[in-house]
Amino acid sequence: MDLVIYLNGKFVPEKEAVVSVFDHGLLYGDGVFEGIRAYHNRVFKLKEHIDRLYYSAHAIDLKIPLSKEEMEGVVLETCRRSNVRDGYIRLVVTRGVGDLGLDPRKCPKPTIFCIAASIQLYPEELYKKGLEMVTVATRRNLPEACNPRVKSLNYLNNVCARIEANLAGVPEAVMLNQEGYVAEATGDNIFIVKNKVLITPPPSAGILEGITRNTVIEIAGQKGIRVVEKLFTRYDIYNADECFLTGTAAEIIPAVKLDGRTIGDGRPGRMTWELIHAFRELTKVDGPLIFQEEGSRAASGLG
Ligand code: PXG
Repeated sequence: MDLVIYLNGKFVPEKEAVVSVFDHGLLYGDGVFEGIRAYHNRVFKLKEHIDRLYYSAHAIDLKIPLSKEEMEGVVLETCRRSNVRDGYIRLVVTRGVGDLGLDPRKCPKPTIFCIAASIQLYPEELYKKGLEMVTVATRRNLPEACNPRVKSLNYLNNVCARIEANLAGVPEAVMLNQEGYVAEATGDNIFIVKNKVLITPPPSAGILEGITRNTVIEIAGQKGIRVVEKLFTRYDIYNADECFLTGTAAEIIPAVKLDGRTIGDGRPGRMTWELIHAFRELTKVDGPLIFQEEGSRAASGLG
């Protein structure tokens, strides 16, 4: 089925969903975005994604001409029009069309689009076996330059790191910050488990504050697991009991090797499994419904 895309206030067929070559999102990576998941007819953590989109936009002084409520409506309606109940949603706001200079004042109107599509997950086998990673030479961007907390369209830093992982023949890369502390993977946050304590770098390490990351911290808290946000180095990963990555696309994926060193016993750990299980349960109940099913209509008194 052809997808129906939201583009600047209209829903158009995929083939008509095109943006200008003068769009500063394309010319300069000047824009922000969100990758969001739909599970079981609900948009998971929709409010959190919309909030982050607006924080990112504010940080680059980009005014989004829609209210947050309207933007939530755009996401839900895009899912409906493409008949997506389980899938991956990409919501993008660029500076818009301007001239060939980089000055954003020449871009009067942001470009907004939303795509709801299916998702190609990592094979289930990788969740069972865990993935291998290498530390790459490409460092995470300096917060004072291109702040990693902004989910911007500037992904060249991450793409370069991914190229290094590809060349090394492994699926993921660990990126360090400018001080040499572990920051995150190319499109995922990182956690280690040591002596039953869950440890992850703080946002000030120069990372994207992932929504999956925050969800895992929340779930761990509910389960009485101690969570510590602190800086650590590769040494701590080599000698961790468990390690996993978190992201909207990857969810929670175990990592079992870094730079050829086996992490823990080389298999996904017990706490990782416990968190994966709890996360999957949460995806069944969190977020607004896409289609108002009969049962929920009756329950909400709308039927
Ligand atoms: N760090 C970075 C640098 C990311 O881009 C995450 C962490 C995880 O954040 P969430 O909120 O999703 O838990 C991301 C988001 C890809 C891809 O193709 C990944 C992201 C974005 C776009 C594409 O792997 N991850």
